[in-house]
Amino acid sequence: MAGMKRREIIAMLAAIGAGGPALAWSVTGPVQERLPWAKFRMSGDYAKLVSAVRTMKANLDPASPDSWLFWANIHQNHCPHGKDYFLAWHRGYLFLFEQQLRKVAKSTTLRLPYWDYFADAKVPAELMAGNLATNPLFETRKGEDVSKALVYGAFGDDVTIFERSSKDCFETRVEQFHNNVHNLIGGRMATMQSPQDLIFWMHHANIDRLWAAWTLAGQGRQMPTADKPYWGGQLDYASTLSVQRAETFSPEKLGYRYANLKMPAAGAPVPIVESAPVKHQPPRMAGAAPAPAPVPMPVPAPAPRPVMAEPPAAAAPAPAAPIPFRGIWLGRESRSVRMPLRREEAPLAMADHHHGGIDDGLSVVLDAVTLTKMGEGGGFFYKLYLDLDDLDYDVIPPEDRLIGTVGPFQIAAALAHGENGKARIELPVGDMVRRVAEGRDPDDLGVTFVRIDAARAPGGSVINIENVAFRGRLG
Ligand SMILES: [Cu+2]
Repeated sequence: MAGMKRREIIAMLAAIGAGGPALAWSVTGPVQERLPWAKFRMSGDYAKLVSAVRTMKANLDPASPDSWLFWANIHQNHCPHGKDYFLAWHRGYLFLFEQQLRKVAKSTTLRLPYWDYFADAKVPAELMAGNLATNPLFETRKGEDVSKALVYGAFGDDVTIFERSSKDCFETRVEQFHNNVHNLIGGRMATMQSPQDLIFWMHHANIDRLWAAWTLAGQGRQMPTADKPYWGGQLDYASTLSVQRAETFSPEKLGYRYANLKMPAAGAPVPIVESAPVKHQPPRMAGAAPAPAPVPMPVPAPAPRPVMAEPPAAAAPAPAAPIPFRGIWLGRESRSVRMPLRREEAPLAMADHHHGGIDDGLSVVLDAVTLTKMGEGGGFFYKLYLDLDDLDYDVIPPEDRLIGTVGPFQIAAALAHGENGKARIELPVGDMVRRVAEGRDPDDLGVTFVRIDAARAPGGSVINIENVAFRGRLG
């Protein structure tokens, strides 16, 4: 299927109805390169970018595409996180924003730079210099090194499927480490307003580049071909602003390319140095009398327990009456949770927002998840490990027990589309759990949350989860 011609994109953008924002871009000229930051900042467009960002930030009318807020609000209202078209939607989003930058910068050569954190995990110095008043690229952040967020699984030989319908697919794998880059930088980057931080655009240009690299890497890796229904329909950015999905099939269709299309080298994993050892927490049953003041625990075999409850760090001493079920509070320490396996054969009815098309696999469901004020600022995330009551609580679990990660960005995304201010997050666990837990008593299943911190990670309680459960069948 032939995609739209460039001309037609122009027509589409120009056809935005009265009452909508005035957007009329022209996409002309040769296919141009998006540069890595180190190269970009030496180019003539660097000063133009800084100046354009300053100009757009000075425009305080969120209804105007000339304002910085207009673009962040698009993300807040329309971004598809944890579901299909995560990559395609952001490709179109970057394209539209880039056109806007070129217009404000009055440049026909300006392209978004990308931040290759696999090559250098530190936020570029130009984005950290000065302060909010002096440097339009400055933001208040919680960390400036994302090496602890990076994993190479997405680029492994075994990840050959792109679409989310498969339990182990490229789009899901990429989104996971992408989330944790958001989480460790923190500040606005941990929220749905993350595009207010320029690093968002550079982060997503890199994600976009890695997608293009994966597509070309061969060895069985397969994108839906251009004639597939996958590319039908459109991606929405505002009521009057959309891009045809077919246009996001490749960077070249949108007028840009990347010179470096190498995937990050696997086999060079970043060492993970955890901030806190796994702390074994005594169990507490819902409705049971509160535990006495904590005493140093030896490492006993924990009794089966559905959930634990813990008041926030700042709460008053535990009352004498039985405490109501309040789920799990996650703070700075790593924690272990035993939980029941729901044995339903049929998938639970659930909102489709975060479902991601997983309907036959085993998954961990985090229910009614909320962030505290402290948690909203990011600067941390948690790795979830499968715990079969056999982990040594003084050491970090082995990587082959890793189920997934959860952090403020993911929760904020789910909350933006969730109900009652509570998010539901489902992490597919599939084959790993089946392999490791085969033949085990389902009551032995549990999850250990290991906290990963940025430089200025918050203390105290950051996340509350009302219920944690496995969904699906073990075998
Ligand atoms: Cu993002």
